[in-house]
Amino acid sequence: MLSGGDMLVRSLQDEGIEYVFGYPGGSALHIYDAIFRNKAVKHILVRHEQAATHAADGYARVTGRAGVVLVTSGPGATNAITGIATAYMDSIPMVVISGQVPSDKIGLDAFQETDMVGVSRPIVKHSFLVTDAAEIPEIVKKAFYIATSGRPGPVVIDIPKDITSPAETFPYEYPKKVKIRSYVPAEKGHSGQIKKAVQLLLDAKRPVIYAGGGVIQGNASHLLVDLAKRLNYPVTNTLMGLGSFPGEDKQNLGMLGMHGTFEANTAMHHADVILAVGARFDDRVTNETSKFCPGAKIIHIDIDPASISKTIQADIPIVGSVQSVLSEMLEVLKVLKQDPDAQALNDWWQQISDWRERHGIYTKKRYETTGQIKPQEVIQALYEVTGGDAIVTSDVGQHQMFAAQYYRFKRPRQWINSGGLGTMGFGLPAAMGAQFAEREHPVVCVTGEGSIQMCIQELSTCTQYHLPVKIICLNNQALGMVRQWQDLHYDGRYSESLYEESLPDFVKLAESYGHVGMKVTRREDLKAKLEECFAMKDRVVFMDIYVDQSEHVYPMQVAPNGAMRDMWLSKAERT
Ligand SMILES: Cc1ncc(C[n+]2csc(CCOP(=O)(O)OP(=O)(O)O)c2C)c(N)n1
Ligand SMILES: [Mg+2]
Repeated sequence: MLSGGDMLVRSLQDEGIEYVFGYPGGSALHIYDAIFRNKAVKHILVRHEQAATHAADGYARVTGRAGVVLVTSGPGATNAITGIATAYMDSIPMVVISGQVPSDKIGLDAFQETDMVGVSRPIVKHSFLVTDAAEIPEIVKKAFYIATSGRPGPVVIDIPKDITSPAETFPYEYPKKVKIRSYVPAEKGHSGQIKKAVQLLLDAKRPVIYAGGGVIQGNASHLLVDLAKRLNYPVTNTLMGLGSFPGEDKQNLGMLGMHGTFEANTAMHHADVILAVGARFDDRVTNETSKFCPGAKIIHIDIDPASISKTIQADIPIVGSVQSVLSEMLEVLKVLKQDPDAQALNDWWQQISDWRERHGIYTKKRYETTGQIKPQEVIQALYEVTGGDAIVTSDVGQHQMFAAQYYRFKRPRQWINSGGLGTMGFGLPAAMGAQFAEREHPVVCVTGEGSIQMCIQELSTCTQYHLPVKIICLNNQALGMVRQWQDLHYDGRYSESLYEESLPDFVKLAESYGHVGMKVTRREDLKAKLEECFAMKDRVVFMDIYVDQSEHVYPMQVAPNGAMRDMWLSKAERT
C-alpha cells in the first residue's frame, strides 16, 4: 500500500530510472517527500528547470534511455517548456513529471496554476493528466513506453497535488508490459519495398547515403557502416547524424546542408540515387526544395510515416525501424550476390575526390593562422588533445558549426547538440546529463560567450555533484552567427549582436563557483592550455578562449532560393 507520491517514485525505481533532474515547489512537495524516502532513484537538483530538461536530454542522448524531469506547477512547468521543445524536435526520449494545483482548484486561476497539458501539447509526443492515483503505475509505464518506442519524444505527466497526497494509500503493482491499442509503432519495413530499394541502390551510378539522427537513436550505426562498406558508397551525415559513420573514414563526405562540406552538398546535388536513413529532409539540409537534387531517385527509410514525403517526395518509402530495415537490406544483398557497377562507382569516386581536392575543408586549410586565434583551430586542437574521443556537447551559433565540422566524431552518441530547435543554453546542462552517464571519456561543452550565459547558473550544479565538465568557450565577444548573417544580408549593420564592454570575467566567475578558469588569447598558448585543462580530470575547467570576431562559418549554402550545391566557400568565393 503506497500513497500516490510514493507510487510515482516507486514506479520510476521499478522502471530502472537512475536519475531524476528537477527542482521542487509547492505542487510537487508530496512527490519530493517521496523522493526523500526513496533510496534508489537519485534526484539531481539543478538551478533552473530549463537545465533539468537539457540535462535529462543529454543523459538520454548518451545512454539511449529516457531522461526524467520533475518540476513544480506554473513557473516550474513553463521553465521546462524550452527543453521539452528541444527534445521533441530532435526525437529524444524524455518523461517530464509536473506537479499541478489540486484537482478542485484546476481552472480557478489558482496560485501557480498553468495548464501544462495545454501549453506543452504541440511539443510532446503524448501527455497525461492524472485524475486517479490508482492509475499512476500504469501511466508511468505507458509514458516510458511511448517516450522510448517508435520515433522517440517527450511525454508529460501532469499530477495534481491531491493525487500525490500521503493521506490515502493504494495497492501498488508496477505493470510488466503495456499495450496501447491506438499506438502501434512501426518495426519491420515492407519486404517488397526493401527489395526494390536494394535493386535501385545496386543499379545506381552516382549514389549517396544520407544518414541522420534516426540512425543513432535507432542504434543502427553498425548496420549503416556494414551497408556502406559492402557497397563502397559515399556517406554524408546531417548535423544530428554525426558519429553514426566514422568521421575520418574515407567514405565519409562530412556533414551536408547549410554549413555542409562542398563535396557532400555537391555530391547530393548530382546524385542519381539517394538513400535517406533516419533523416527528415529538413530545410537546413535541402535548401530550396524545388531545386533539391534534380536527378535523384529517393529511398527514404524512417520509423515515422509522417516524416516520409513531408518536404521531399520519396520514390521508395520504407516505414520501419532503421535497425530492422538495414538488417533486411543487408540480407537481401547477400542473397542477390550482385555488386554495384564498378566502372560507374570508380568514376563517381574520382569526381568526389576532385571536389574534395578543390574545396574540401579537410583536404586544405580553409582559414588563416595569422593574427588572432581562429575558432576552427581551437576545435582542431581540442580534437588532437582529446584524441577525438571526448563526448562533445554544444550550444548554438558559429561555435556549434565549427565543432560539427572540425571535431570528426568517431562513434554514435558522441555529439550532443540541439539541431532542430537550435536552443542556446543547451550545452552546459546537456554536458551535466552526459557526465552522469559517462565515466570513460571526458565531457566537453563547446560554447559561445552568448550561449553560455543562458544557463550559466548550472556551474553551481556542477559544484554540487562534482561533475568535471570542460567548458570550451569560443569567445568572439559577439552573437557571432547573428553577426555573420548581418554581414551577409544586412550590409554589416550589427543590430543588437554586440555587447560593448559588458561581458563578465569568466575566469573569476568560474572561480566563484569553485572551478578553474583560464583565459587564452594567444595562439602559442592554446595547445598547452588545453592539455593543462584536460589533465585536471576531476575539475570543472572554464576555458575562455578569445577568437577572431570577424570569422564566418563556411561553406554556407546560398539562401533563399539556392540548390544544395549553391554555396559560399569563403567571403569572396561562390560556387
Ligand atoms: C534561445 C535562443 N535565442 C536566440 C537564438 C538565435 N541565435 C542563434 S545563434 C545566436 C548567437 C549565439 O552567440 P554565441 O553563443 O556567442 O555563439 P557564436 O555564434 O558567437 O559562436 C543567436 C542569438 C537561439 N538560437 N536560441
Ligand atoms: Mg559569440
